Amino acid sequence: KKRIVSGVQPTGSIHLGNYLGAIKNWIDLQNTYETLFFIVDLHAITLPYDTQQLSKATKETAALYLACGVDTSKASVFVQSHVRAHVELMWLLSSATPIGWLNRMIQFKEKSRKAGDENVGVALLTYPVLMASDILLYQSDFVPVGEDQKQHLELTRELAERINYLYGGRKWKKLGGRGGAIFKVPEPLIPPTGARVMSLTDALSKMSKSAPSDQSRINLLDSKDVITNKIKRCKTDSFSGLEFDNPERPECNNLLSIYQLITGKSKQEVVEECQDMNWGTFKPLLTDALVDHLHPIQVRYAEIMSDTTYLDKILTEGANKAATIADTTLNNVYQAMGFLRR
Ligand code: AQP
Repeated sequence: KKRIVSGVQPTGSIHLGNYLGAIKNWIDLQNTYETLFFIVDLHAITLPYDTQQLSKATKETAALYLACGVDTSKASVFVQSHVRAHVELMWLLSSATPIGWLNRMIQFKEKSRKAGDENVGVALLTYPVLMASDILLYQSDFVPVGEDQKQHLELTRELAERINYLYGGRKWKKLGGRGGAIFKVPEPLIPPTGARVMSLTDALSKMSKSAPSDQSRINLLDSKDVITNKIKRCKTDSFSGLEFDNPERPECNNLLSIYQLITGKSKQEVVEECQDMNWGTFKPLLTDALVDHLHPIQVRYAEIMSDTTYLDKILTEGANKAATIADTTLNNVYQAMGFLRR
């Protein structure tokens, strides 16, 4: 089976963007691929964060994976920091990463501009090297990526090729390596269209955990009242009728897309159902669809969180399984790079 890895940062509450753009797709992928889904807690400290919240958010994120339908009889679920090889490989990779590659990263430029000099730690710059480590450790065939992660995956691919070239040549073959490849070069897996969910208060920016206003997103654990209120107050327009893909109506496109994704209907079905509606009729429809879809997830989440020994067990098993694969790769890299092994 081809292998896929993916993860979400425990930096806040998981929202509809994380769900429709990532977690929901995993549920199908786990049936076809060998999958490893982790909670990327080491990435969550690249900007100032609350130490009181990190472990709580990590557990909650793991519980949400399961509540959304990640099935641990098919997929491995674990916490990134529980598998030490991630950080170790990152150091080895960083020795071969030209600093110019990292300076070029758009996300670094944007996040560092927003954060201000005092808050820009080295980790914000080297984040993509850790991401490369997350992927290459597992010899992943595919990585599901949204638009904003494409550049980081490209860097991962270049880094894999560079390491294969620098250390995977004849020396590697003598050590028994096959075809000179230390790392498999992963391919991007572009999620189905419409997977970019935009903010409820400004449809030109993406729905995001770190946006200051909670009104801008639907969190997976929002109650019925909160969802109703957020949809009631979300930004709309004064055109008549509803339509997809009109560049002058980003809010309309976003809300229809959310409705489409959450109901599983086709675009055409949504057009036929909604084109003559006004906001007053569409908003309750969208609210009900969201509440109906999220309710069973919230029930399962509450069950999982009521017995955290179950969750701890899942995470321990997941980490053990992941570490077996990760340690094999890591040992090969140490060997190829010429380290004295114990
Ligand atoms: N708005 C979105 N629409 C579609 N997909 C999204 N993802 C995030 N936001 C949207 C996808 O969720 C996965 C996990 O993302 P992450 O935890 O690495 O966080 P992020 O991409 O940086 O976005 P967030 O959740 O808004 O966090 P902050 O505010 O901290 O930046 C990824 O697969 C991502 O594509």
